[in-house]
Parts: sequence; structure tokens; C-alpha cells
Amino acid sequence: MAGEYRFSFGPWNIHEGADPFGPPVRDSIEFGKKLKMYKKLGFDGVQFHDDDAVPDMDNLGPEQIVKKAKEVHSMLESEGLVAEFVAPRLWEDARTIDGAYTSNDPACRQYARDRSRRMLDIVDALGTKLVVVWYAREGTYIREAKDSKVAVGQIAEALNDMLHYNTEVKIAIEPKPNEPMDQTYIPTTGHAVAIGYLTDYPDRVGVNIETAHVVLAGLDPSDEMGFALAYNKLFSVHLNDQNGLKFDEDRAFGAVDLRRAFNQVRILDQHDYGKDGQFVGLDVKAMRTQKQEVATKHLANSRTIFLRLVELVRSLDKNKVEKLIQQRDYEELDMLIINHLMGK
Ligand code: XUL
Ligand code: MN
Repeated sequence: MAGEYRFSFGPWNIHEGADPFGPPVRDSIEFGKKLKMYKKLGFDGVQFHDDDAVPDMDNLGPEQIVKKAKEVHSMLESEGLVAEFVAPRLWEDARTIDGAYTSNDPACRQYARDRSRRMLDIVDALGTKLVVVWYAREGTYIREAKDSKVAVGQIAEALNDMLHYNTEVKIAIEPKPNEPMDQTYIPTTGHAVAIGYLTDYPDRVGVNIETAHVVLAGLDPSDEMGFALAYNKLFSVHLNDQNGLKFDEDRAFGAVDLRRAFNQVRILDQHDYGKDGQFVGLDVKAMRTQKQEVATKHLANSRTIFLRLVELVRSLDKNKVEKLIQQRDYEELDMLIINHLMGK
């Protein structure tokens, strides 16, 4: 089965293990060395934040940014890799403290628009046509701080600005309900799909669904994927896992809830996800306890789990499933799935 799906991850998925309560516990690995790991781990696509490709880009001019991004493109080519997408990192700069596109300060909103245009130049230089936008700080800690109707309009305007600036790209919105904010304005797939229709190019706005984010919203990842597929808007996925309503854990795919992972693979496989070139993207973190030499296992394991689940999806006895649905014997269907997952 391997080979039918192409897999991607971002360089931030090989990381030093710092968390809000403690410092790094592993050495940094330079970008070029990370690139060399991709193929060995079974991956063909690289996900980027704009400054993963061009560090310190806020202090560079537009030409310098493009030059640097082209160098990264050559590095990808020599490793036989492609860029899957570029995402603007709009949550670290001092000008994004109160949000980026929805900041209450017009100068900060302008910074976000300008940075997004530079990000789109990087998209071109890296040879991809996909943008992912995660609206990190586009929300509030307290409701009175912003006006949600105005904010949604600002997010739509910013999307429009990007869609007009680079007419080749598609934008996949990555919804997340909280963290770092108490509440964000685009918390679910439905919100992401809907806001596309406030732009001049609804067909070019879709979603990137991350398992952990959906769980944090109290929803089911496979159903969210089904919703996006019904609108032809599942441009990418960020598979991982999440143990309930906690911080965003980014655990290895299937490591917490194998059946939930099975159902994500099932909806994707049944509807030919990937046939138009979409990647199976991961957004997974190694546990902080993991030692340096074995800090990429979460990536290889997630891919292996995905491929094994593809086999299980395809070997499930569809006639039995159909019969039990007709009989409305969902208890037996439940047992059939459990047995199948347990290899019985
Ligand atoms: C944040 C998250 C991001 C996006 C890309 O929770 O998942 O890494 O995937 O900006
Ligand atoms: Mn993600």
C-alpha cells in the first residue's frame, strides 16, 4: 500500500523539546540536516512557515527574501523533496501581540498584511501553490477586547488581499478553537469553510484539518474531514493525536485513540484523498522525555500507523458492515470494528 500516499511534515516537528515550563532538552538540528532526514523517514513533502524558509525575514528586503527562498528551493530539489505549503508565522513578532489581521492597532494589521505578501513571494520561490493559515492570535482573552463581527470581516479582507496578490495560490485555513487564545474566531471546519464565501474567490479557500485541534473543539476529526470533503475543500490534513481537552499535545497519529485514527483514514481513503496531489501531512511532536538520537520516531511511527490503518480500512468486510447497517445492529457493528482493530 505504501506509495499511494505522499507524506509531509514541517521542520518544527523535529524540535528541542522546550515547553512553557522548561527549556530545551535536545540540541537544535540545522535545517539542511533535517532535510536529509525526510526521505529516510519515508517523507516527500516539506511544510514551511515563511521564516522556516527565510529566517529573520522581517529584517530583509523583498528581493533578499526571494533570493533566500530560491536557495531553499534548490536544497529541496537536491534532496528530491517538494514544498507542500507555506504558512505565515504571525504570532511571534511584537506587532502580533494583540492578533495580526484582527489587531486593534491599524499599524499592526498593516504589518500582518505586508508579511503575508512576503510569505506569498516565498510560496512562489519554493514552487508550491498552497498556503496554510493558522489564526493563532486572531481571537481574544476577554470578549470585550474586540468586536467579533468586525474581526471576521478583517480576516476575510486579509484573505482577499492574499488571493488578489497571488492569483495562483489556494489557501487552506487551519482551524483551532483555543491556545494561545481563550477563544479564536475560526475555531472549526465550518467556520473556515464559511469564511471562504466572504472572499472574491471562494473556490480557492479551503481547510487544513488538524486532529488535535478538532478534539480541542470537542468534535470528531473524521466527521470534520467528511464535512470538508463534501464541500471539496480538504486541501490538506495535519494528522496527530490528542488526549482530551488539554493543551495542544500533537501526539503521534493514532497513539491515543486508534479507532478515531482508523475513522480518519477511512474517510480519507474512501473518498480518494490525495488523488489531486494532496499530502498526508503530519503535525506531531516528540515527547519531551525523548532522547536526541531517537527524537524522530514519532514521525516514522505516525506514518507506519497511517499505512497500517489503510490496510485495515481496506480489509474490513464491507458486506458485513452493510448487512449490520441494514439490520440496524450497531452493537454488532461496534464489535466488528473492535475485533478488526484487534486483529480478530
Ligand atoms: C498550531 C499549529 C501550527 C500550524 C501551522 O497549533 O498546528 O503549527 O500547523 O502554522
Ligand atoms: Mn498544525
